[in-house]
Amino acid sequence: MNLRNAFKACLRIPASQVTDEAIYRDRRRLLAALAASPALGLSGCAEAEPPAPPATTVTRAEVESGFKTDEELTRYEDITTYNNFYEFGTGKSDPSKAAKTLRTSPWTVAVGGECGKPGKLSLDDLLKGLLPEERIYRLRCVEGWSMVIPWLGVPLADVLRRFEPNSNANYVAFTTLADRQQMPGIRYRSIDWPYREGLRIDEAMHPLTLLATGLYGKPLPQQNGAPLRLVVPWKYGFKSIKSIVAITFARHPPHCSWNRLQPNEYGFFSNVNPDVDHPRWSQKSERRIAGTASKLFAERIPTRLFNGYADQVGDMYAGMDLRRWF
Ligand SMILES: Nc1nc2c(c(=O)[nH]1)N[C@H]1C(S)=C(S)[C@@H](COP(=O)(O)O)O[C@H]1N2
Ligand SMILES: [Mo]
Repeated sequence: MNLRNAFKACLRIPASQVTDEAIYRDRRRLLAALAASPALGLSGCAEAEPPAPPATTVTRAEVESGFKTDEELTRYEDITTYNNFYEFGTGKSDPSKAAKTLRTSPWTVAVGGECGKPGKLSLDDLLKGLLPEERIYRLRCVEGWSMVIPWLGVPLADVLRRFEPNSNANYVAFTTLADRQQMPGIRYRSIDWPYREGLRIDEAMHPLTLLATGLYGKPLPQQNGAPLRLVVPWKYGFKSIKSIVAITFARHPPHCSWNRLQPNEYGFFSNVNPDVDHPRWSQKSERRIAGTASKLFAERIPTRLFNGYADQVGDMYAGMDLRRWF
């Protein structure tokens, strides 16, 4: 970003959203940045960036308690026919019908940015030596429905460490394949393709964050994001990006598709939170699609802070105003 754009971006933050303390801190940072490197300008706009992570203190046992749940599982049939994957259409049943054209092998993933060992790897090389683990997670879509899904996958952290992220790697960006030939939905410009998502580095390294390769003990079906998709169980479903072809370590918050489309409706964090409503609907409860419940009339249950993973992930947001950083 050049200096002019950096200043323009800074001016876009409404004063009403900035606390006195934040103004003070950000001004100080801005002045320090200008003093340190006047020729380089502002290196982006520090003011608009989410708070840096605090040190966390969650124990291994606390984290592992989030790896499974006793709740009733969603049926395989429902997980694989009621989907959001706009590259294959916007209807819930479109992806299961249209995604058969997605070729998942060979598949390569480009990993780069702020790291010591960037590379473009085949899926096999990317996951070499890592055994898929089963994780039973709740998935809460921002639209107000939820499922309980037995994923197979590897902790994202185990994969990321291999590329030796450096001290500038504050964020991790993910990109989905965007191929007109294979993905009929790409011809509609609903999203600025490719679909992109991002996490703060501590969120990406959190043991709950999974790179999924399967579900119900089987390889991932195309409509669920084969051959490799992210699963971040304490965030709204749209953060769990499908069919990943690129992973980039970044210094600044990356482009996130839904956030860019409607920043007032979809925040960068998008942590599940019953107390922060979507501007157009309540997030206090959800329609749980599980067991033999019909998809449309499933029981409504209360939505939980961080989708029920507060014990595991709450520390990462300690002191953060969750209404401002929604
Ligand atoms: N590339 C891509 N990833 C995506 C989406 C999408 O449209 N495209 N939809 C998101 C949304 S809104 C949800 S709720 C989940 C749904 O995952 P599922 O279909 O496996 O349940 O995928 C997320 N990942
Ligand atoms: Mo979603």
